[in-house]
Amino acid sequence: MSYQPDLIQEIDSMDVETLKRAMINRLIYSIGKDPLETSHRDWFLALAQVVRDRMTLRWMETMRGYYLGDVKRVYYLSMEFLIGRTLRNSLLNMGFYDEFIQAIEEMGMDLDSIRIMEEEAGLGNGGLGRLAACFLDSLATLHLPGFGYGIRYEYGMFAQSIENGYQIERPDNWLRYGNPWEFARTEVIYRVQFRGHVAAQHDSQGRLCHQWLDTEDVMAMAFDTPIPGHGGQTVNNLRLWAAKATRDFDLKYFNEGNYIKAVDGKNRSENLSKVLYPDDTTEMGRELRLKQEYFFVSASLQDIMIGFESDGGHPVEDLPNEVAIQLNDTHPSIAIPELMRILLDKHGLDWDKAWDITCRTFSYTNHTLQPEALETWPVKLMEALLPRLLLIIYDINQHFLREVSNRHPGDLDLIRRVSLIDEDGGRRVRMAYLAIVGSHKVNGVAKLHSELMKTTIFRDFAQIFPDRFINITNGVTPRRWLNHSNPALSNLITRAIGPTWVDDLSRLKELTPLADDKTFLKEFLEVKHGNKARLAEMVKRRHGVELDPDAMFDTQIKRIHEYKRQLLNVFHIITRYNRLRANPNLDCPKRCVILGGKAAPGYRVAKLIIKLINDVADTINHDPVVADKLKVWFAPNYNVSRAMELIPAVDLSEQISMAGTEASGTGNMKMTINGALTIGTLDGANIEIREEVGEDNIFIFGKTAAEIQELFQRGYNPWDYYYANAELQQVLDMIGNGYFSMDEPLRFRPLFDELLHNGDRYALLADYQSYIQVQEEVDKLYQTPEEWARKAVLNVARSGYFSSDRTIGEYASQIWNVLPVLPTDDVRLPERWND
Ligand code: 26Q
Repeated sequence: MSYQPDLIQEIDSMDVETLKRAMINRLIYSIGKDPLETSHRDWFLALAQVVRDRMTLRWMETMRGYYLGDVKRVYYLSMEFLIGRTLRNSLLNMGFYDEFIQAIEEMGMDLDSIRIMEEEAGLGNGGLGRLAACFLDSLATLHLPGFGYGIRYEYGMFAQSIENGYQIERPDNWLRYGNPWEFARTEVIYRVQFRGHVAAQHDSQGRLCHQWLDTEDVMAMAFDTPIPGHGGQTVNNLRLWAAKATRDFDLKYFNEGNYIKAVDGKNRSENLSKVLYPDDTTEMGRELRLKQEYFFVSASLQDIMIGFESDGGHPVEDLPNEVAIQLNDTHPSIAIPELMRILLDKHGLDWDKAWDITCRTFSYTNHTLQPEALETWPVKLMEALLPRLLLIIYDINQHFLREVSNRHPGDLDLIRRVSLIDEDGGRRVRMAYLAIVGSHKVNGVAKLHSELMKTTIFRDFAQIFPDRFINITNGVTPRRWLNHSNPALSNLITRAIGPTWVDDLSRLKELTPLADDKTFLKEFLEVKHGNKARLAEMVKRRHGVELDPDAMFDTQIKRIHEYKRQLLNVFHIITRYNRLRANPNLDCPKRCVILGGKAAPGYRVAKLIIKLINDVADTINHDPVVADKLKVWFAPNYNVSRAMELIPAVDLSEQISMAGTEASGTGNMKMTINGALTIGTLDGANIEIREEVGEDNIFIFGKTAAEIQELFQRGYNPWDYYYANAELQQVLDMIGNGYFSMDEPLRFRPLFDELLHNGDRYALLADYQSYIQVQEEVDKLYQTPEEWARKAVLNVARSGYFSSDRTIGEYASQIWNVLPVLPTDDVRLPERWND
C-alpha cells in the first residue's frame, strides 16, 4: 500500500470531550470490556492507551527527524532502567494532565484509584538503574537523539515484605496484566551466538580470518517504549530485548521426535531475559548473568549498526562521528570486543583501524570504588560461552600491554597490575580495565568519586591515559522528583517564581530572597506538614502504623548495605532511646525515624540489619515511656513509587555512608530539592550538596575520606572507641546481648562481631560520637521551625545544579559530542516518505 497521509488520523486532541470519548472507546474496542462491568485495572489499561496514542505520532516524528537530519546519536547501554510508573509522568510531560483529570472526574472516577493499578517497571536495583531512567527523561527534554537499550526482564526487582521482622522476597511478575506502554516489534529480531568454537583461516589475500561456528543461538526480540520529554515535543525510544528460542533449536529436537525436549530447550533459552539479578554490588560470577550481558549487547550493536548503515551511506570509518555509545558501568562492557568482532570479522577492517573506531565510539561510567565490587569473569567461563570474544580480549590486551611496556620498559609489575587478565588465583577477565582501555572517556559520578578513581582503583590507568578520566556529577529529573511527586511544593514554587524551573532547575535560585520572607516560610512549613500528614494517612491505611506529622521525619531510604551504615542510624536511635529512658523529660523534639530498602537475598548481614531495625522498632514503639518522643518505622518494599510518596515528606535526609564509599548517591539530591536538610558525611555528592547549599545549611559529621584512609593505615581498633564512650558501649552491648531479641539473645551477635571482632570495615564506631553530636544540633534547630524552614528553603533554592538536565548537558558536550534536534514542522506527516 502506498503512503497516504490524508488517511492518518492525527490523535492529538486533548480537549475534555474528546478524551472522554477516547477513554470509553478504548475500554470497549481495545480492552474488550463492557463499561458496565469494569475494574480499576481495565480503566487503567484503557487510559494508558489514550495517553500512548497521544505520544505515538510525536515519537514517529522524532525518529523521522533524527533520520532526516542524519544526526549523531547516543546509545545508552544499561542492564537496568528503573522507570517506575509511567501514567502520571507521561500526562504531565505531554501537557494534558488537567484536561485528563477533568475527563476522568466527569466520568465519575478519580485518577488516584486508577493510577495505582499500574505495576511499576522495576527493572533495576537502585541508584544506577534509576539514574538511567532520569537520563532518558533529560535526553528527551533536551531534544537530544538518545536511545536506551536494555533487557525486558519478565521479573524485575523482587517485592519485599516483612514477616516477623524478616525480609521475605516475592517475585515481581510485573507483566502479568500486560504492559500498555510498549510496542512488541516481532519483526525486529536478531540472532545472538553462544558457545561453539572459532576457526581461523587465511583468506585469498593472506589475511587471517576468524569464524565463530557451531554456536547455540538465542534470538533477541525488540520491545519499544516511547519516552516523552517535558513539553511532549520530543519523544525518544527505549528498546528492551526479550529472549526467544531460535526456530532451528526447536526443529532439531522436533525432528528427532523429542517434543518435550524441544519445548524444554525453548524454555531454557527464553530464560535468559527472565529475571533481574537482585544484587547491587558483589555476588558475581553467575553464568546466566554473563549471558544476559552479552545477549543484550550483541542485539543492541547489531541494531545500532543497521541503523548506522541505513542512515546516509556512511563508510564504517565514520561510525564515531555518527554514533556514541555510553556504557552504564562495566555490565555492558563486552560491547567493546563485540564491536571489534563486527569490524574485524564482518567488515574485514584491519586491527588498528577497528580499534581506533571502537575507542572513539565508547565511553564508560564507573559507579563504584569498592575493589571487590568490580566485575571480573573467569577466563574459563568466557572461553566456553564466548570463545571469539575471549580471543579478541586477548588481542586487545596484547596490543595494550605492548604499548605500556614500550612506555615503561622493564616495569613487569606494572604490566601485571594493568593486564586485562588477572592471573592470580584462577584467571579472570577484568571488565573495568577492558572498559577503560576501549573508551575515549571514563567518568566518575561525583567529584570526590572521580578523584578517588584516579588515585585508587584506576591509578595506573590515570597515569597511562591522563586525559581520559573526567567527572560528571549525577543528577535527578526535576519532573518526576519534584513536579510530579510533590505538587504542593511545586505549586508554591511556581506561584513564587513562575513555571520555568521545571525544565531549568537553576531558576530555583530566584527563591533565595524568600528564605527571609516570613509568610513564605510559613507557607513552606504548611506544605511540608501537609505532605507529612498525607504520608501518615497512607501509612496508617496501608500498614496500620501511626506516624505523627508533628514529629521530625528523619529518613534513610536506600539499598541496605554495610557501607551505607544503616547500623549507625540504629546506634543513634538506641542512644536516643536510652537517653529518654534515663530522662523521660529530656527536652528534644519528637522524631519519627523511617528506614527503608531492600537487601540482596543472599546478603546475610544486610538481612540481619533489617531484622534488627524491626526488633528495635518493636521495643521502642511499645515503650510508653518514650511514646511521645520517638517512633521507628521500617517502610516495606521501598521502590520508585514509595520513594515518590516518602521524599516530599522528609525533614531530615540521612546520608551517612563511610566517606569514600558512596560513589555519588542520588536520593540525597531528591531530598534536597524537596526541602529536606541533610545529615551526612563528606562522601559522594554530599560534598557538592554542601558546596551548593552552604555549610550553614547542612549537617556534616564524621571523618573525611582522607582521615578514614589514614585511620585504617594507622591500624584502626574499634575497641578503643568502645571503651572510650560509655553510651556507645551500652548500645553495642544491648545489640550483642539480646536486649532487642529476648527470644533469641544471640540473634544479633554476628553484627556485634562484625564491628568488634572483624575490624569494623566501615568505621561506624569511629564516626559514632561525631554523628550523635550533630544529631543534637539537628534537634536544636528543629525547635525553631522558622530557622529550620529558612535553611530548608535555601536548600531548595540552591539545588538547581542537581538536575539531570545539567548532567546530560555535560555528557553531551564533554563526551558524546551530540547536539539537540529541535522539533520542526518538516517532519510532520510528509507528503512522501522513503524516497
Ligand atoms: C553486577 C554483577 C552481577 C550482578 C549484579 C551486579 C550489579 C548490579 C547493580 C552491580 C552493581 C549494581 C548497581 C550499582 C549502583 O546502583 N551503584 C550506585 O550508582 C548510583 C548512580 O551513579 C550512585 O549514586 C551510587 O552511589 C552507587 O552506589
